[in-house]
Amino acid sequence: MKNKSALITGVTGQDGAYLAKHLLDKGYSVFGVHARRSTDTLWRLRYLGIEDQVTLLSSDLTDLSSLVRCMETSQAQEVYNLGAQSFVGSSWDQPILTSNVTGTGVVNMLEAVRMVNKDARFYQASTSEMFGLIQEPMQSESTPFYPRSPYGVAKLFGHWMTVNYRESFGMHASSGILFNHESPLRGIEFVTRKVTDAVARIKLGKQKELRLGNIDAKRDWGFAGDYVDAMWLMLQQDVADDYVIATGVTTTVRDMCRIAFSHVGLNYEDYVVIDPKFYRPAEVDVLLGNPAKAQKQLGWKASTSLEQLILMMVDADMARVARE
Ligand code: NAP
Ligand code: G4F
Repeated sequence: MKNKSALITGVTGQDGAYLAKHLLDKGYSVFGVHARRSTDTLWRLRYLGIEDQVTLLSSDLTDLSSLVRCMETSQAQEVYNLGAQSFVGSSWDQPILTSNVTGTGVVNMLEAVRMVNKDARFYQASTSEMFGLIQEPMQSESTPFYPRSPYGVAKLFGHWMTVNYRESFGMHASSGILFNHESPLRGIEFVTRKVTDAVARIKLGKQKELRLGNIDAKRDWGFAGDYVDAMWLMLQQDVADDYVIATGVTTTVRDMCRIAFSHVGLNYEDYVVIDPKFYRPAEVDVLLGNPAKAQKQLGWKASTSLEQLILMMVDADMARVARE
């Protein structure tokens, strides 16, 4: 029997790389949208040893015709739309680019699917940032949204477009409302990886302090390797739907720092300096997800604790910084 074929936008990102590995391990042919850059964006695929197993197609989420060609070339039965300008902080500096890529990019991808193969199953990378100024202490699929950044607003547009294409055209389009998930492949601009990289540099004598913004913010952090399985499970269901994917535990940035520094025998209070430069114009103070529906309907549950995750990231950064 012919392998199933999947197309991933954002294949060079954290989740794209883990998802590509997950699908390759299941026997899929994996195609990835590769937005060309002047810098090396393939390091994550290399890290997982799959650079040569993913077919990269030159395209961009803002370029509908190139997405149509990706659908034609890949003959994908499953499409995972993970591409985005995903850094919340930058979205105030680049609100229009964020809207075009993270918002309109979703409808471009949905249109490409509708035009080439309406029966392909579609996954949209929605986010807990859509809850923003939270309307309920624990957020589920029925919690009202209140985004707090241009990124959150753009994602909400993409989320509702996905729901709308499902309801208007009968497409198998699902939206995963994922809470923060991290790994050694996390971009260095996000707070967990900024911290674990700094811990390694400080421990190895290459950095003196770590400058952070609001360390009282709370997040529901899980491991990206666990979360890509939830994406795949959503597309294996008979009926498309939306699911919150989270651990159900929330922790402050401060406590995350405590865990990371203490793993190498240091006290975070000796190194962390608060720098208002990293405060955001509007903050999401706390996020806490209720993953009950995913557990019941998908049989999915987070299997990595925050402590295990942070130790994994610190160890990976210690090894990397030592090699530098
Ligand atoms: P990431 O590491 O920042 O990856 C983003 C990906 O999008 C990269 O491959 C990037 O390509 C690509 N991209 C950027 N602009 C593009 C464009 N114009 N056209 C095509 N591709 C473009 O993000 P991630 O953490 O893996 O997250 C994956 C998705 O899940 C994102 O949509 C994110 O918003 C969403 N999400 C993430 C989390 C989380 O905690 N990680 C939680 C909820 C939702 P380059 O490598 O070439 O820049
Ligand atoms: O790590 P962060 O930048 O992640 P944030 O803003 O929660 O967004 C991430 O998760 C979303 C899911 O909820 C995704 F949709 C999104 O794509 C991205 O993956 O910041 C986490 C918290 C914030 O409250 C921020 O203000 O950490 C706080 N923080 C404090 N100091 C900092 C810093 N964040 C960053 N990036 N850098 C700091 O120095």
